[in-house]
Amino acid sequence: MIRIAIQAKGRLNEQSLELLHDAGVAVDDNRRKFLTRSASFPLEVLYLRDDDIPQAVSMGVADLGIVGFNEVAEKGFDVSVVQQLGFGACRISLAIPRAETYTGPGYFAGKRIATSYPRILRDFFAREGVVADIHEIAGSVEIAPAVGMADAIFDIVSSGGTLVSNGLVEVEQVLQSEAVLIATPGLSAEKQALLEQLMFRFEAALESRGMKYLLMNLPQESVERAIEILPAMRSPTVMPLAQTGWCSMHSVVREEELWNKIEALKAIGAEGILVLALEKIIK
Ligand code: PRT
Ligand code: ZN
Repeated sequence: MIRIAIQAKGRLNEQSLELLHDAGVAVDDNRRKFLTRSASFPLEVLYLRDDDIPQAVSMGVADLGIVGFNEVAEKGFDVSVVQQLGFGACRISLAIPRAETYTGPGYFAGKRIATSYPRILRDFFAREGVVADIHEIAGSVEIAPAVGMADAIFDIVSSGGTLVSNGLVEVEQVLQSEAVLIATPGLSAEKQALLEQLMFRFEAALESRGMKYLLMNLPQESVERAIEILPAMRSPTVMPLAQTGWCSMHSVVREEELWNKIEALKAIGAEGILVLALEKIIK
């Protein structure tokens, strides 16, 4: 049995449950319980606030956790980051009022900066040799300059929309973050084996996201050019058709490239193109 802590509610909750689901770990999402047991894998899910996940994992209250790398870096607890999970992408940046002129990190010397991430900011300023006044505040950091509580902010940015609507501009991206799988250092052999099994399944589930399976009929003479258009995992599957001079080709394509690839394939004679959803890629 292994226990994983995930965010109880918030931005990472749904995608954490979806990843577990895609990895064949059925979890009943009953928010009133704080601990649930999977029916299909020897795993328990502990629902916590994201801020508490690094500590819970470092103490071994949970063996594993899914949390933003920003929280791991800020809290500084002893946990191992074992896998990047490809969702919850954001960055933690310094932002200043739009009317100001930015001159580099020295701009912040002697300024008041509001943030919920004092540790990461302190490390950044130490590296840059800047002495500034860091004000730790819990919520709504982005309004601090407008209400006169700070000269600048250090906060999570994703689309940048929040900064724009508060008259701020991003001037330094200090930390890139995404959701990560963390583990208690020194898991028992039994738990380590379960962790490896989970990581293998997560990887297969993540690999297949945004991918499509493509089948088509192709004149034999176009195979070389089609292979250039479709660099597949090892190489595309090519099978002869009953009609001489023609073959059937299968491959895997990123969804965002799909239409460009289809147009290129049609131009070299591809016909009867089928696009299928891809369930899993097992390497
Ligand atoms: O209740 P709990 O403590 O568990 O949740 P929380 O409110 O502390 O965290 P939550 O759910 O807001 O975020 C969880 C994690 O999602 C964060 O720790 C990040 O790793 C990740 N993440 C990804 C984000 C964002 N994108 C994000 N855009 N977390 C917060 N934001 C906020 C940001 O603080 C700012 O107010 O969204 C605003 C900026 O967004 P843009 O798109 O306008 O730039
Ligand atoms: Zn939080």
